[in-house]
Amino acid sequence: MKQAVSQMGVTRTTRTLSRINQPDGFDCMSCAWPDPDPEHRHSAEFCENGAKAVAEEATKERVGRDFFRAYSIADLSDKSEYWLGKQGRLTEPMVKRSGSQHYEPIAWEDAFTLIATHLTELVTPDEATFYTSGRASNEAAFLYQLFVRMLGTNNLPDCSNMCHESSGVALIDSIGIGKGSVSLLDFYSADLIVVAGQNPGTNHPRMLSALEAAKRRGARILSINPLLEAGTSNFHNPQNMRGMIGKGTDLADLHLPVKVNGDHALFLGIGKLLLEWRAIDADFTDAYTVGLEEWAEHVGRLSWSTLTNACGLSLEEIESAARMVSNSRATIWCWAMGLTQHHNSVATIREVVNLALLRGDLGKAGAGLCPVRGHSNVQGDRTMGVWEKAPGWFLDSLGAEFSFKPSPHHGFDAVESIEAMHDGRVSVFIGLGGNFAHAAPDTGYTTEALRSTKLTVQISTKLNRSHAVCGDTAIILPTLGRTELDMQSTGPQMITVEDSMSVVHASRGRLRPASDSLRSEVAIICGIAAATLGDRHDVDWGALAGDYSLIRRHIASVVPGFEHFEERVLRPGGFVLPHPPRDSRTFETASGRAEFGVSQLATLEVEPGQLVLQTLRSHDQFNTTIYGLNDRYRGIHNGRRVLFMNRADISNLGFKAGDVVDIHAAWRDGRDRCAPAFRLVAYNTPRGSVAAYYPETNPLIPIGSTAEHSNTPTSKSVIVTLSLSSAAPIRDDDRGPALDELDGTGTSGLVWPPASGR
Ligand SMILES: Nc1nc2c(c(=O)[nH]1)N[C@H]1C(S)=C(S)[C@@H](COP(=O)(O)OP(=O)(O)OC[C@H]3O[C@@H](n4cnc5c(=O)[nH]c(N)nc54)[C@H](O)[C@@H]3O)O[C@H]1N2
Ligand SMILES: Nc1nc2c(c(=O)[nH]1)N[C@H]1C(S)=C(S)[C@@H](COP(=O)(O)OP(=O)(O)OC[C@H]3O[C@@H](n4cnc5c(=O)[nH]c(N)nc54)[C@H](O)[C@@H]3O)O[C@H]1N2
Ligand SMILES: [Mo]
Repeated sequence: MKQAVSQMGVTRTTRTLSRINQPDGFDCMSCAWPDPDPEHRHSAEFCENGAKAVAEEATKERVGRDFFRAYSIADLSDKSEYWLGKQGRLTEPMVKRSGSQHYEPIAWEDAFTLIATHLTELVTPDEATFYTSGRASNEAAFLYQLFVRMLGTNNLPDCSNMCHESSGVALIDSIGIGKGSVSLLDFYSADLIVVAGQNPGTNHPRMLSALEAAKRRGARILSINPLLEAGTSNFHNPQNMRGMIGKGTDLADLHLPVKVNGDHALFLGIGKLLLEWRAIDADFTDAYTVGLEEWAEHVGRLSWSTLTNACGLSLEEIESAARMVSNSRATIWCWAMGLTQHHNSVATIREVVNLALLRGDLGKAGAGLCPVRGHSNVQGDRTMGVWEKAPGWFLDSLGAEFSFKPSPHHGFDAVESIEAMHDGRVSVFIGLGGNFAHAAPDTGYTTEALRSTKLTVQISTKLNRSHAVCGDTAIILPTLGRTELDMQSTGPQMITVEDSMSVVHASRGRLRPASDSLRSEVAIICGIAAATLGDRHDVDWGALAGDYSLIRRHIASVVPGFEHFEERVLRPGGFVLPHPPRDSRTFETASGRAEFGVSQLATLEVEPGQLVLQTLRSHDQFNTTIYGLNDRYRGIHNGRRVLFMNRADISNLGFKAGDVVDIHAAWRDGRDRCAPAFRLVAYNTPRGSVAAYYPETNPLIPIGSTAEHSNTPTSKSVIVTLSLSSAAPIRDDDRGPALDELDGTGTSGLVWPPASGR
């Protein structure tokens, strides 16, 4: 409430918060966790971080033409992401012309013409790339990829490429569909819930309510994470009296402090024990799977010393976890970025699937695979065809609906787009939402890549780094957010989204838009498409922008599962998309069965003096949007440039807690990658594994360091060294950071920068 009222005022706060995630309200943009059935919804069906996300969008602050007159591109580049975000909502289209250092206003139609001119002058449409962040609605995403494919390219990178791509690849290869198989109801009948590489207390807080309910019913919870995250321990549910005044619930029955990137070995170890104990659902494996023997042979050959060294856990710890799995009749396997952003992520997730197959945890109540998605519509955007590697059947179906022939060649993903901009193969970047410059890896390299383009276009609600790191010509197109009324020629429009559990539902904003000059994402895409494609195709872009139900009619004929879309999405709570493994134990894989996968164990090679850095989110941010400078669950206040490190590692390397260090990446291409001025915080993390916040650490993630098969940047396993810093303190805001030290036992009250002589 404190954050919301300070940004929106009292009236706007009550009107807005009461509509979050209600059947006639708007979908919270803070994460993709599903909503309960309409009858079981709370009147406050949102969390602290949802309220912050809403306040960030519905803020009363504004960025107008005077602001851009006052601040040059260079001035904006010097500001922190926190400062940029606090300036408020963008209000009118702006252009930075070639040679100029300032943005100036431009009329909407002129902006569309300028974009069209750049796009039509390209030698081939493959010289442009079209990014999507996972907040875009189904309607906007569908039209965006339609426009891009009509233009003639499949260059559709999206935030998934940096997020759950490894999950998608692993799931498609093993069970034939790249989506999770559980519904919210399964949480209420599971025996065991595994939470691996995820911090739900901060990133999916409403998941804790499901975990708490499961726990009260007798389910057990296994947490696998280098850090013991708040939320899984000592959870106080803020939505009931028991939680407000009572004793907190220790959600996790067992916490395994795995080494960063040690999960593959851990899951192999659990598998090895389950095989030894014959704790196998043989009816399931016989009827529905292939490859069990090969996998069992592979697992049998692995030695315990290899496995325990690789995961940093004892055999006893692995046994306790395996015992929980073998005692469970139905297990839900949840994971997020802690598993997806490593070199061997696809192998690790295949190993999770192997365990689920071994136990028959698919297509049965209370069990299943649950990759917990990030952005609120990231899954829907993929379903709508935002995919650089869209399958042939999708392209054929789209081509048939709109009478054209989409290019069959795969386009560029996020990392490939950066490389192609860097070496001049791509000269136009268009971003539908997001903050590509700062979300992408290797900030130095990505900055060079974006700055070498002829044109960058950002369709955004708020100012961010990507407006300052721009092409020779740069355009900002300000758009409506989820909370706002979307009025078009035929009346107010709703949009639709798909949550992490394949439920599609409607979202309607009610607030008066931040400025009268804003346009909806759909209207902006239609404007660009009409100006660029002219009458090359028989699509009435103006009509689609005026009535979104026409878009949904096209979606219904192109995308399977969306039959009678309009009618079904209007039911309170929406409808669930088909999922063959969940619905009927049908597996659309090469073999027609669910496939066990054998992956060699590949451990990181870390030399003495080197550490493995994972980059993660604080409690006060949404990706690159920084709400505030605190991470109260981890005891950090007034600053973000901290490095969490094991106390023994700190002294072994000759440092002391509170020292300010520069972090250097060790990567084979020899490029100098450094993130300066981080303060060491002694913290309960395994030896050799350190952690710091994203995006401040993105300069350290080498562009060439990506996961096998999914090409996801390895944001959770960066090999680094440290040196004492001589850099001037870097300020997160105008006050300058000061923070408390936390070592798992309490705060010592150190301030940063330290007073001289300390
Ligand atoms: N409030 C808020 N909500 C959000 C977001 C946000 O920024 N703020 N972002 C949204 C998005 S896009 C996403 S993708 C999700 C992200 O949700 P999470 O995946 O929970 O996000 P991270 O902060 O990256 O946390 C990763 C977790 O994995 C652990 N971890 C790191 N390395 C390893 C490892 O090698 N093994 C294991 N087992 N664990 C590891 C970390 O300690 C941390 O607890 O949240 C979404 N929701
Ligand atoms: N080092 C490191 N890097 C990472 C990660 C990590 O864990 N570590 N995580 C990765 C992950 S999981 C993800 S998903 C990506 C996130 O990458 P992105 O999705 O690109 O980044 P966001 O910070 O979510 O984007 C925020 C911006 O979106 C715009 N925006 C907000 N709402 C709307 C809207 O309704 N419409 C439009 N058009 N624009 C809007 C605002 O201008 C805001 O500044 O980052 C990835 N990068
Ligand atoms: Mo994400």
